Amino acid sequence: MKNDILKRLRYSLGKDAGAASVQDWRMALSLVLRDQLVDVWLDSARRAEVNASKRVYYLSMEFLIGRLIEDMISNLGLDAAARDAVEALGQDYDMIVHDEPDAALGNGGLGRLAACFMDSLATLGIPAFGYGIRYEHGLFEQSFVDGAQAESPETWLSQRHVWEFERPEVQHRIGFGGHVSRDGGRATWHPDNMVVATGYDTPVVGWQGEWGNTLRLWSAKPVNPFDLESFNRGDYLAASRSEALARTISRVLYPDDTTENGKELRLKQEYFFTAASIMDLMCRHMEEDGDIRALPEHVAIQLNDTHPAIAGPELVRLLVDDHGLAMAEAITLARRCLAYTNHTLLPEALERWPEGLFARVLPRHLEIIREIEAAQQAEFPGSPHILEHGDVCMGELAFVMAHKVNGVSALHTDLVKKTVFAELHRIHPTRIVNQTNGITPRRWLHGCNPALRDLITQQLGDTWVSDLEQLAALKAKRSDTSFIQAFQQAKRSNKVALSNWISETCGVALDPDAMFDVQIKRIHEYKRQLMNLLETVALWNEMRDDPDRDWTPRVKIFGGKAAPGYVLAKQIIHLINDVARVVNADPATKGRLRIVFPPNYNVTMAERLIPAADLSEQISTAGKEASGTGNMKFALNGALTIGTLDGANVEIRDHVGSENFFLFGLTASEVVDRRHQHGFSRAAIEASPRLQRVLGQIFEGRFSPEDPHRHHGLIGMLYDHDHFLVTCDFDSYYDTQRRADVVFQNSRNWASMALMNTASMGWFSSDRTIQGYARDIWQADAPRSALERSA
Ligand code: GL2
Repeated sequence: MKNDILKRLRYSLGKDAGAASVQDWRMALSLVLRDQLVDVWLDSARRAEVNASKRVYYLSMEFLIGRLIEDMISNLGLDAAARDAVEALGQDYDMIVHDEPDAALGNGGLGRLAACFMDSLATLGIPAFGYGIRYEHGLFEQSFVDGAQAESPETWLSQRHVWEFERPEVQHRIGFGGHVSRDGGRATWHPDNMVVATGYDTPVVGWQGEWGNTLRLWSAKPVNPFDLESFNRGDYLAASRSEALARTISRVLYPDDTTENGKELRLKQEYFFTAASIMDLMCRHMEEDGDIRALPEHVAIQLNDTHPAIAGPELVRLLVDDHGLAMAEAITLARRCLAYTNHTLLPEALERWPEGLFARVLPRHLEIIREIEAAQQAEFPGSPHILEHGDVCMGELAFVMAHKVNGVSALHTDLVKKTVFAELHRIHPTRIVNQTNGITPRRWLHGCNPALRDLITQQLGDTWVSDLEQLAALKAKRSDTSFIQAFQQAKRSNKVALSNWISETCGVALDPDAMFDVQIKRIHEYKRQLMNLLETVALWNEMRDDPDRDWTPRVKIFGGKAAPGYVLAKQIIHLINDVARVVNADPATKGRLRIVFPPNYNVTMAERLIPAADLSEQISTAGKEASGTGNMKFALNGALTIGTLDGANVEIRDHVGSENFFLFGLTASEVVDRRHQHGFSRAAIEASPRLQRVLGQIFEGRFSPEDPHRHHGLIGMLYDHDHFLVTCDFDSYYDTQRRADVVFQNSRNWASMALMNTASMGWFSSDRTIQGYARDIWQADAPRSALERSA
């Protein structure tokens, strides 16, 4: 390996060892690893083709993959070999591995889920492609300027992305705009604008390198590189206009999470990657099989949210306009291929596009949508409309064109049936199914937590990594003193490592024996970072009032970005930073309470924070968080959860046991009832002197003396428009936090509760989730059978 690295350094990067930077070493090592992936990857593709396996196509606007190097190393089982080789070359292994940019091609949970699914599909040996967009700029970089969020462009592609293979030969022309002509019965779309989608393939090889799938991301290029005529005239701007326009489509990731963003460019992005993907899989099918009517036997297309919902009309368009099928047959055939995952009930996140915009950008698709709507209404009169109030409703479209629709936790699926799709569920009672989310144990335990991984492997061997339910055997160790001590030791070493990092990056010294209480996720009103902060201020007050009490030392850690246009979320960030500044400077709570908010939360930061957490904050307003997946990562890594009965929290609590979970707050149905009570938030505030005091302090500018009015908007919102019931759940949350304080004082008991969490989380492996999709939705090859059949 050492020689291979030197060879790659020299012949692929043109550097010799004396002149190589950390980045050069990292690229050389990555290229050597990539070489090792290629054989299994190509072999898997060949086997899928020879066996005519059904392939899964996972269409997602987002793949939040983060860094890949450690995944590649550990999935190939090369941990020791890679380290030895790098060290023998006199280089710092950890520095090299940490040099890789974090590929932030997603916003949050939805994008990270797609990345976890890719890992599980490969581990299970299910032939699959992930299809998405190769954004030039991923999610913006966050910094704090005087406590306020500032955004700057992310530039992961400023260096070569070593894992990918550019496929200049894989190109599809994607049209926009224009008109539709008719010849006899046959329609032809004449777009007036074209871009080319070019594929970039990243191999995704599963655990132990037995099977490899492809993540194919599309980049938009102009049909003609530039206009020679304008160039020759000296008009250089006009000459490169078409290039600039085309490239805009894959330029940046929209930074919105769970809010709709009705921008034309967004619709173009959605159509761009969806159409390229559908054309790509159709070409593959026609080459391999040749019978268009056999498509559903070979193809399972999963739509990750409504973003690729245009897949339905696009597939119908190709079947009717290019392959000559009748409309009704085309709709039925397309539906047999398609399935749709709903990831949120928030009404503001359900995509709707104005018909006028659709007519301008995708005229033929709008015609087809009208036909789909007509067919649906003819078969089920009074069915909810896809076209409504001048909008194309993408949720209804996705539902009608899918043979299965799934929610992402038991509670969420139940609410999907009762609320957003109640009427469609009545008409199609077997279409909605549940697939509770999961996380890949390769990254979220084996990779990010070596201390705990090694302890578990000493006990169980290493087969748990691809069979996470084996962790249940650890339950027997809950009263084993020496094991509990080792478990505590692993957590403590992670906390020490995190403290060192926080002291370097934020300049705040932490006590590793304090309770590390962590809330990391997008900043959103429904996730209620604000409630966490109000509780922190209340705790600060009480510590100052009663300094002699035996307080449990706490470190409150926040991480997360606010969508740049989401004013309230940005105000919450500002308030957290303001409170942190005052509390951290207060000698009265020194060693007892610290607040840290490291900027630019991303996957890499999550990998540092999660293994070091004692308490996981999962405190969304019940009924609002579809599932959550961070909640699973914390529990797997031995944190206790403080949480509401929301999303997958419900199932986590069922698995780990109610005695090992800090539950508080209103239930989803109580939330609905409470909202109907007039003046509920004022009543809640009046009933809570503790909360009143905190709100008063913030209002008076206690934390923003330089600008005392700064947080008036937030406080006013809590009094008058507390849609997410921060005020109503506050007291119950505060009391539960104090209960956690008491439990934490008995560290042995805490550790045994934490162990019960780790030991009970096997079911939350994304391998289980993917097996569920394969069985209930895709009818794809049973896991591993692809391997076995060809073995
Ligand atoms: C989300 C949900 O908010 C989150 O609860 C869920 O875990 C993930 C994955 O299913 O999907 N929906 C959504 O639009 N985003 C999410 O994270 N961005």
